This record gives sequence, structure tokens and C-alpha cells, in this order.
Amino acid sequence: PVKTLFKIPRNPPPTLLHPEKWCRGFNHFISQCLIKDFEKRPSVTHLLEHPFIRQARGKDMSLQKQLADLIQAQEQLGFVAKIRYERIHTRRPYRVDAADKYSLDDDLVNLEVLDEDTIIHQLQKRYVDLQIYTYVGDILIALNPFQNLSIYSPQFSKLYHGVKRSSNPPHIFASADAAYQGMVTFSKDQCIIISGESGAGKTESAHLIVQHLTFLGKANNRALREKILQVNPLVEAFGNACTAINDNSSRFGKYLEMMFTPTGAVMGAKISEYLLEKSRVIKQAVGEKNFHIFYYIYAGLFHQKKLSEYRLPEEKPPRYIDNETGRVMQDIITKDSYGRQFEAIKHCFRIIGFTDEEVHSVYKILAGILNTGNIEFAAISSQHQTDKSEVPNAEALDNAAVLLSIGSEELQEALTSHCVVTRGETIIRTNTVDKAADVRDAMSKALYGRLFSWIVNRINTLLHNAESRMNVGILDIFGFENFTRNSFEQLCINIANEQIQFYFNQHIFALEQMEYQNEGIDATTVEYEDNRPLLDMFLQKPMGVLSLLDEESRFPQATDLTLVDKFEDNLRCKYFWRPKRVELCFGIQHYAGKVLYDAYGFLEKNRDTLPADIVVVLRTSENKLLQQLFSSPLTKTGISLHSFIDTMEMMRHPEETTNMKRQTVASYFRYSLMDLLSKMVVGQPHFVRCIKPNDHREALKFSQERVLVQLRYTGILETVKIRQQGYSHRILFEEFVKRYYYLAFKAHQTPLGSRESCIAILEKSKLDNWVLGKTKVFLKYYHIEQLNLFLREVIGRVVIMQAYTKGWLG
Ligand code: AD9
Ligand code: MG
Repeated sequence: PVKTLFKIPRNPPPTLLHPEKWCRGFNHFISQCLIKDFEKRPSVTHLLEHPFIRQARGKDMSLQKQLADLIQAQEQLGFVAKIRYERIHTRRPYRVDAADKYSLDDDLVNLEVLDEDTIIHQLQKRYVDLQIYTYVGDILIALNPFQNLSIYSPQFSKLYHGVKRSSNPPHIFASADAAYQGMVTFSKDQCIIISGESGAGKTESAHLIVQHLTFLGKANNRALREKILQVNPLVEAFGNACTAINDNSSRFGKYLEMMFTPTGAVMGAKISEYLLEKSRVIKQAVGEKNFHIFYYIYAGLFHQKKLSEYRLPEEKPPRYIDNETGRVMQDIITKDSYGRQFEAIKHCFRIIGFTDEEVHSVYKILAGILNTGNIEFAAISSQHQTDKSEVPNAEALDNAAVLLSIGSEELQEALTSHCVVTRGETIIRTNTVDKAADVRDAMSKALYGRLFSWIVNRINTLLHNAESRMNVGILDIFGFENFTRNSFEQLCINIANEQIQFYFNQHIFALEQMEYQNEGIDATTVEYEDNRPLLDMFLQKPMGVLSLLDEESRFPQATDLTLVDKFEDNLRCKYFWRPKRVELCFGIQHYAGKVLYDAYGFLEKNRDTLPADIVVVLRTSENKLLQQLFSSPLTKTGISLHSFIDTMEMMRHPEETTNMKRQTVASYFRYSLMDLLSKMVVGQPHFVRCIKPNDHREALKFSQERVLVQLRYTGILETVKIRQQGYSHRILFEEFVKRYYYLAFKAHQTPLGSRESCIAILEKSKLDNWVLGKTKVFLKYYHIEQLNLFLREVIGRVVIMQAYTKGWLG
């Protein structure tokens, strides 16, 4: 049972929520010092002993009164949050004297027995107690609760703001806070890498991190805060979809950088998107759906009776969104959630700053894509020509053309025929029915892919701020996937995950152990599963999977079968195998498990060709946005690399735009991976490992088997070992002294950046378990936290003293 410690006002005055306002008239820094101090030790007696207050009490009664109010309000708020936390989150009774509520089992590193069994039991015990977060040193494990927990309110953001990590139970806010504090304290970019399989909770975690970071860097700009909070919902409406595993599965990789001033005020944001699964636009597996936005817009317009305005049929939803005939319409009529989402998306567009004209163009293009999908083809057979096709349903063609603001005859022409230039002569060839359908679908995919990139780039332009100096990047990519049928998209997704795992290994194991050796430090070597050979198998040139795929894509005669033969001949390693009797199948032993791929359509998907005839027609569009999507020049206007490559290719080989020399998806993908890595390596990494406790999306259900598999492949056991034995922070002597000399030396002293100065600082701070190498100080993850707290206290004291001498306190 939870005891209510304070009477909580039923309608707390609004000032209660704004600590800065209680101490209006005080120096901001001083009030922040007091608040921080209080948060560290929520006790009135302790706070009254603060040197600042002790002096103020003797001086000024009104000041004293204000302070008393501040303390009381702060105390109520703090305790209210903590009581709620106890009740909701930990179900432990709250102890009044618990200044330090850290419990040993919050961090797996504290376990004495280190084996899989113990770790699993520990996580299970916590999970059923609704403690979904657990630390492994500085890494956070997040188990998907599959239910809404009330632990993400602003009170919780406050609770986790700038305090020692051990003051509270583990939480995603604490990880966000660590990144933020790291950025502000050391003026260094940070990067939070969220990994885990599909449906494990990466995207939710990313939202929560953005929420907490906007809270921390709120500055005075509420409008900007609002804008940043709308970015994720907007981008996800276009980039997420319902899959067999997750109703809100990310079908693209996202790296969101939040930009800050040197003092930590949020200034803007920037998104980079990776490899949108465009093929979903034209076809979805059984039980899966198209991108959310199509349903939102169709339902929204249906309820507003505006379908006809966008030339969308009312009786039967377009083919692209109704793969299980009838289901969609039933959902739209019986549930209104899609319609509500449509309103929410409209709101996102408006808040972020898209103009009405832009939004209208976006809707028109979306409706245009849906109509394009309805265009059918039939063979015209005459005596001489059997491979010609025509469009029997002219209405769909006209609708698409009107919505895309292009001529319907030109569109039909571009779909049913193509130009070939040979020896300076242009010849028109007709398309078969199948070919015309392929061209149609290629056009829809290109339209959607470019629209998506344009939206992302437009957001970046609207939220860009040239003054920002530092950033915290948040990586949320599509998780590892293993379906009954796995295609080209799954291969790319899984390679991306392989790369993230490699990055994790490098950071946690490889670099760490190399550094011990170089610095002559005796630390036990921890064995871990290195996925480098596997990554090489995918990425190396010229014999890696992606290179072989590209090579085969260049042969006009190649088929998916010759591709698998080529893999079999060249990939001679234990990670690749080819099952007997299933021709187009091949298997790969990924770090996260075995996956069987079906190579059907690999070559076509990799070529991803968009005939020049279609580009030419789309460029004639009277819709300005559409024109922009298909024309050069690029980047600044926000056109994606895809469009850039098309343009370059067209300029270089006007006669061969449909041939296979153009950029393939595999090479673009390789480029994206490199780009992503280059962004990640500049920042200080923080890792969040999401784990899916069961495959049925059920709350409180913990499948030991499923969790064990994930613990194994993510190397959690090894991580616990290395975090227990190792030193996660390694700082050059000189840098260490520069950062922390305040802790042992006077402000006017200039100690040498030497071994001796480091020892003086470490001894003065009364830390133990640290080690000195040849050139660096080796610290455990908790040392840094301790040192930073000491530093903040010392600096706080200095500032307060200065405040007195300058008479800021009236
Ligand atoms: V995928 O690789 O994009 O297919 P994610 O991103 O790992 O996957 P996601 O964040 O979308 O998974 O989580 C899946 C579902 O789990 C969500 O839709 C929520 O219903 C649920 N979830 C995840 N985390 C939380 C949480 N902290 N609180 C409540 C959660 N529900
Ligand atoms: Mg996701």
C-alpha cells in the first residue's frame, strides 16, 4: 500500500509545473542549482542547509518566502512523481528515507553468478513486476511491455532530469538523459542506437527518447518543440505499415538528429531515411497492408465525402490497398481510427509548416498512385502484332492523368510503348501486357519513393537551424526479419541489422580489447561472436552477395535462377547454403538466426528500372511538386539520391536510360549503409537493446525460449561480462586533466596533463577500481557519472559565490 505523504492540491496552480517561475527574479542558474540539488536529495532539511539558502535566509524575508514556496512545490511535485512511480512502475512501497532507491538488480553487472539462466530469471522477475528496463552497465535493455505504462509523463521526465542514474529505476529517459548530459558537458555529438528484431519496440523507444530530449532542451520555443514532436508521426504515416509481425512496422531506416545550442537548447531536427520498401506500394503479402497513409487518406476522404474530388472510387477501394477484397472497406466503415489518423496527419503537416498547396499536391499524388494501380492492360492481337497492349478501363487512366496533371494520351503511350535509340535513330517499340503492367508498377513505386524523400527533405528544410552546434542522433531502423517467405527486401533489412550488430561488437568488444593491449592493461579477454566474416560475405567486392547481385543484374539474359547459381559458385563459406530441390531458394546463417530467402524477383527489384518515357511524361506535369520530384538539379531542392542518379544517367546516356547500367538498389543500399555509419562514428554511442518477450504481442507473457535466443544473438551475456570486468571510458591524460582539474586544483592553477595530475584528481575524488594505462585513464562507466556530478557541484559552488560577489541576489 502506498502512503500519501502530502496532500496534493486537486487543481494545482499552473505555476507548479514550471519551476523556473517560482523563482522568478532569481538568477536562473541559481534556481537550477537548487532544483538539481533538491532532486538529488529530496529533503527539505538538506536543502535548507544549502549555502545559498543559509545566507539568503539571514538577508531577505521575501526571498526566504519565495524559496519556501519553491521548496514546497518542488517537494510535492517530486514526491508525487515518485509515489506514482512506486505504485505504477515498481509496486514497491515507497520508503520516505529512500534517498537512493537504486536496487542492485537494476543492473545485470551486479549479478554475482553470470550465466544465461540467472540473467533470464532476473529479466523475467523484473518483467512480471512491470520493470521492463534493465541496465547492463551503460547499455539499456528494454523489454516490450505490450501494454501502455504510465511511466512516460512529464513528471517522469522531471524525475530523470540530470540526476545520478542510480537515483531511479532504469528507464529509457535515463539513457536519453545520459546522451543529453554527455553532449552538453563535453560538447560532443551523441548517438543513440536502438536495435532489436521486428516488433521489439525500437520505434516506440525512439519516440520516448525524442519526447525526453525535447523536454530537456525545451528552451523557450514551444512552437519548435511542437514541430519536432510531429516529425515522427508524419514520417511514420508514410513509412510504416502493418506486417505479419508488427501492426506499425517501420519499412525504412530512420536516423533522426536533434540539434542543440552549446547550452543545450533544442534548435531543430534533421532526418535521414534509408531504403524505403517501395515494393509495398504495389503488392503486399497475405495478411499485410500497404503504407498507413493510403488507408488514412482513403478513409478520411470517404468520411468527408470527398472521394470524388480525388477521383477515388467509393464502391470499391483501389486495388493497391485492397489485397484481401472487402476487408479494407469494412474496416473503414466500422472503425473510425483511420479517419482520425487522417486528421492527425493533417495537423502534423500544418504544425511542421507545409503549405496548404503542398499538402494538396501530396494528396493528389497519393490519389494518383492509387488510380495508377487500377489501370489495366489487354492484348491487342492483330495478324502482325501480338505483343501490343491497350488500356480497356480508360477511366482509371484518365483519373490518374488528371490527378498527376499530365496528358492521359501521353501516359498511355508511355505505359504501352517505349523508345529505343539505336545508331542515332529513334524507334518506338510496343510493350506486352506484362511489360506494361511492370512499367505501371515501376511508375507507382517511383512516385511514392520520391514523394517520401521529398517529404523528409521538406521537413529538414523547415526544421533546419544553421545556428545549432551539436546533436543527438537516434537510429531506428527496421528490425531483423524472418518471415515464411523472405525476399530481396528482407535481405537488405537483415544486412543493415548485421551492420548495426557489427558496430555494437566493435564498440563493446573489439576496440575495447585492442585498447587494453596497446595500453598494457591486464584485462581478461571476453570471447564474443564476431559477425565480420558474415558482413564481408555480403559487402566485399567483387565476390560479396551485393556485388554478385549487381553483376548479374547487368546481364540482360540473367534470371533469378542464374543468380542463385552464381551465389552458390562464389560464396563458399559456412554462412551460405542452398537447399536441395527448391530451385530459387538459398539460406543464410545470420547473426540472429537462419533465414531462407526466395530469390524470385531479386534481379528486377535490384534493377528497379523506371523507363525514361515515364520520366519524360511526369516531367511535363503541371503539378509543381511532381515536376520537382522528377527533375534536376537535386539536393538543395530536396530531391533524393535516386532522382539525382536518374538525372545523371539520362544526361550521360540519353539513349540507354532503360538499360541496366544505371544505379541498382544494391549499390544505393551499400552507399546508404556507409553514409549511416559515417554519421554514427562521429558521435559518442549509447545502446538500447530492445527485446520481444513473446511472439503473440501479449502483455506480461515472458517466453524464456524467445528471450534466450535474443540474448544469445545480441551477445548480452558477453556484454555483461565485459561491462563487469572492463573499463568503458578511456580518456587521454591530458584531456582528463583538462576536464576535471577543478576537482583537485584551484581555478588559477594550470596542472600538467600528466599521469600524476590524473592520480591527484582520482584520489581526491575518492574513486577506486580505476586503472592508468600508458597514455590514458581507464574508468568504469559509473566513475564518469560520479566525476561529472562532482564537477557540477564544484562549478555550481563557484557560480553561487560569484553571484554573491556580483550582488545578483538583490
Ligand atoms: V519494426 O522493426 O519497425 O517492425 P519495432 O520498431 O521494434 O518493430 P515497435 O516500436 O513498432 O517495434 O513496437 C511494436 C509494438 O509494441 C508497438 O506498436 C506497441 O504496441 C508495443 N510497444 C513497444 N514498446 C512499448 C512501450 N514502451 N510501451 C507500450 C510498447 N507499448
Ligand atoms: Mg519500428
